[in-house]
Amino acid sequence: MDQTKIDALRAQPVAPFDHLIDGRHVPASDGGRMDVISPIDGTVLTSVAAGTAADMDAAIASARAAFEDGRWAGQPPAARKKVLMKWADLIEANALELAVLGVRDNGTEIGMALKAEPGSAAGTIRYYAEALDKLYGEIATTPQDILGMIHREPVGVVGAIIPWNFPMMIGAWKLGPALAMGNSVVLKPSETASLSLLRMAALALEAGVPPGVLNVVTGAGSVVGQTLGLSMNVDVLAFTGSGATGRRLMEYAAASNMKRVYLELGGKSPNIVFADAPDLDEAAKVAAAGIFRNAGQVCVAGSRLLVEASIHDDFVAAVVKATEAMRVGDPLRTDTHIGAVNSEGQLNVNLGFVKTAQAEGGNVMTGGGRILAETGGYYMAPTVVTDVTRDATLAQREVFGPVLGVTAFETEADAVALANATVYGLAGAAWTANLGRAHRMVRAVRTGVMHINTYGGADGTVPLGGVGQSGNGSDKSLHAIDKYVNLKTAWIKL
Ligand code: TXE
Repeated sequence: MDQTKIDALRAQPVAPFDHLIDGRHVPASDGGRMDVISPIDGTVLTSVAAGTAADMDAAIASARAAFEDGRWAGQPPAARKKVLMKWADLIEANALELAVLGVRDNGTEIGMALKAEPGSAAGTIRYYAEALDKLYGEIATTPQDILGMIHREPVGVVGAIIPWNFPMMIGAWKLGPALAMGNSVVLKPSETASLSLLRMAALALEAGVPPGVLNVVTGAGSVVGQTLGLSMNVDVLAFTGSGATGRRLMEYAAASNMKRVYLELGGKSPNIVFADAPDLDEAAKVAAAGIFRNAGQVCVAGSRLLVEASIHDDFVAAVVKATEAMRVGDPLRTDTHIGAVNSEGQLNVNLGFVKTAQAEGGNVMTGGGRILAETGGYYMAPTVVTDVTRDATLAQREVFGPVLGVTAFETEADAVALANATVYGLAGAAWTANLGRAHRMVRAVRTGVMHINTYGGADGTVPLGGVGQSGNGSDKSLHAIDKYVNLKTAWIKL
């Protein structure tokens, strides 16, 4: 990473952005605009269109028309593949510009942003582009006088609602498989992280995705998001965000056309450290990174550290040491480990969780407060709280900030019971050199992803999805394709 290039990009003013509807950049129908506040210093970076219900309806109508006339779904798979491969190339060619723009908007440290945003988005788009002409239909095992065929058909119009922590990466998790299978998409980015997705979508058009096939509408979730959710013309909703909004999307689906709803809703993921872990120093460093990178704003963050009682004090000391070695600050400096919290509102939510944890008997071992307030930005010291009880708020509710809760356990059975004692089930980890125990933990902890002797870092070849109130359906891997297709049976009498 070249600091000089990053500094040059950050010095550039950011022109106001409009929606992308039917291949054109258009303002809100009532001219409304929303300021974009940079969490780096709390200043106004630029503005985006404050979308109206009419804007969203126009985008959905465009997506529907594009789907019905077959301008994308009707192209040979090899042609769609070529366009998507070109899009991935363009994202890569513009990676630094996209990453810096995204960081100015959402505050993620640039090292992580570059890899996880344009890097991962390009990889995801390419993965599905490469797959799309290798997915064959099936012939069923029917009697001799019947030909039973199973086709995969695109569902039609996909509504994708995206959060602010990794907009390009999570956006690509929905866009890659949805577009590869021939669907049209209307994408609704977060109010506090729209810019990089708007740029990335413009590159899709440049690569040859036809107008109307990919539309982006910015604005309030309660206005444009709700219109998308309630539309009779949208076939699938693919969402990453909070449980509260996920619940609403299911209600919207029930109240409208019973569209399919896929939810990825974060979690309270347990990182379980046994005394027989192969390398406790490594485990401590990874535990700190596994919660604090991107200021804890990671759906799979290991936010509950469960430590075997016999090593608890020493291990907590090692985690605190690793935490205090992480540099918090300007996310556009290449030596920063933890950037800004995305918004002032989220910073206050995080601080509130720390206060509650203390009131419930937790001990703050490091961090606990806002720092670097003089910059005007939203920075929080990474925080480790011990003595968190099983039912404490910090053990039960997702913070989505740099706050780690620590709980001691005595036996493997206690560890499993604690790990499973939330409504969530997204990710988790166990650290142990005992092979049998490692496999037992994979089976016993109810999550979509279980790491052994590592945390995070799973790539696009494996699915990511939650159980329980962490959601349903998976992003990533070939399995994600199922969300964006209908199976069609042809039963032919010969
Ligand atoms: O989420 P929302 P917010 C969790 C995390 C965080 C909390 C709140 O705990 O503290 O959610 O964050 C759109 N109809 N996660 O407020 O509201 C909204 O515009 C349709 C976990 O940002 O769920 C945005 O585009 N859409 C997480 C998207 O939903 C609506 C990632 C997500 O916003 C809507 C983010 C509505 N009525 C937050 N209301 C994860 N799983 O990784 C909002 N939206």
